Amino acid sequence: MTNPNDTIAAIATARGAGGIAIVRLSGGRAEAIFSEMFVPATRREHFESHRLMYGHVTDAEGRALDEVMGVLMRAPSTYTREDVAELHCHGGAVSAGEVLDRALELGARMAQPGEFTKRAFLNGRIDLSEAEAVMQLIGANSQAAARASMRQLEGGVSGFVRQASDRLMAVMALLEASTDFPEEVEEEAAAEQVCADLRSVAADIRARCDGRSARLLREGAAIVLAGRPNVGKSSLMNALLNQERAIVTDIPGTTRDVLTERITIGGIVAELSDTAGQRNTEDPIERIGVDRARRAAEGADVVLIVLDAAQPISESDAELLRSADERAVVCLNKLDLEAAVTADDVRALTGATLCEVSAATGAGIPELMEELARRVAVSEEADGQLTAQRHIELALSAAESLEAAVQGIEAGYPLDAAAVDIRQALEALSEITGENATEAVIDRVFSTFCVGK
Ligand SMILES: Nc1nc2c(ncn2[C@@H]2O[C@H](COP(=O)(O)OP(=O)(O)OP(=O)(O)O)[C@@H](O)[C@H]2O)c(=O)[nH]1
Ligand SMILES: [Mg+2]
Repeated sequence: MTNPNDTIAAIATARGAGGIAIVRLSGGRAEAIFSEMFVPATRREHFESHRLMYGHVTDAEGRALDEVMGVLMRAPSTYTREDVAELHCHGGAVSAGEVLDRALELGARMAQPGEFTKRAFLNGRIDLSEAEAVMQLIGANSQAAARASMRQLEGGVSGFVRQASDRLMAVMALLEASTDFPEEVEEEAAAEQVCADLRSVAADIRARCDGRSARLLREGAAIVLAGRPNVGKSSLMNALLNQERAIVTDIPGTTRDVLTERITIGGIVAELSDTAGQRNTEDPIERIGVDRARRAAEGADVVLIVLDAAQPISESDAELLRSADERAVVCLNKLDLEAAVTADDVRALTGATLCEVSAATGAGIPELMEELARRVAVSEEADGQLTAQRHIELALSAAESLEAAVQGIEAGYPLDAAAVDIRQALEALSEITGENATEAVIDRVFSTFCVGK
């Protein structure tokens, strides 16, 4: 429980000009402070809880600071489970700032980052993974990321952790029975059962740790266009973005630097980068560009290798195709021109996915977009999929402990030695939901929040 007399206040809305700005208060003195600073248009003996009222916020002399809508929400049906008051002021920095100052003057304390949500956690309304989901939802930069956060906010992660923990507790019970009543439990059968259960829980946990999806949701995908000069990389960039973003000319070596633009593909945010055409060049500026292009391709989730269908395959094309890995999609561009290279010619050189396109006419672009959407798709597995890095690290450490327990049993160590590993796994799991998270862990989680949330 939080200190009931410590009442916090903050501006809960984003900075900058806007229609309204909300000052929020939470804590045992929220009602007293609210009653002191808010004067409803219709005089009332007693504020009804959860009722929005029109009125004014006044200063110590009774002068109006702002015209507001005010609401008092008494515990426990509130965000923090404490008494909460909100003052919906006019937007912009000034009004809300004055209203906040008034609340501080009356004894509220400026809230720390994430402190409202931290109180919701400390008061048991949400667990740690749900608190983190709130922050992820605010920071979501794509629909897929927002959906994943909502699943987590609705207890997807907590449910999975509870399930895995329950199964481990059952294994612990079996272990204890076999050590406490060795004459009643057949040791070998028990060991086999324990190993099978632990293996299954560990496999379940690993299946939920989709690090790739987590990263795509957090950071988005990187898609890089690569290819020799003049094959139409910049034209393809513009066609995918549906805007004239990159400079296109018939002069090889037009693009010098890496040019990056955001694009949403299949609900995921992706950074699409156009790069300098790859060739050996004496021009020092172009050489830097070529280097940057190589590095961009190294870190990419998808590399679009662009070929010019109207030109025979050159040695540098062939080299790029040879270096193609599972991230590559080959784009045979300039489909509208008379072909010097066919799809079959390319397939003879590489097993990579091939898209035939024309940046000039737009032919094949929708199919290329579909292929990209497939490449950056994240696992939609509904409940319990872990997408936060902190959760994945803890879950993987739990899985490792369980695998260590299995190895120990198989190496012939006594069964109760496995209990130590299982306990470690249980601890790691409960740190995900914050059940036994240390203050340091909790502080670290909430310090990434914004003020007012
Ligand atoms: N007919 C036709 N011409 C194209 C197509 N795509 C690109 N071009 C032309 O090919 C030339 C080179 O296009 P860019 O997009 O600048 O090629 P790039 O790969 O970015 O070239 P660098 O920046 O020099 O590496 C331009 O004259 C484009 O108009 C296409 O699909 N069909
Ligand atoms: Mg270019």
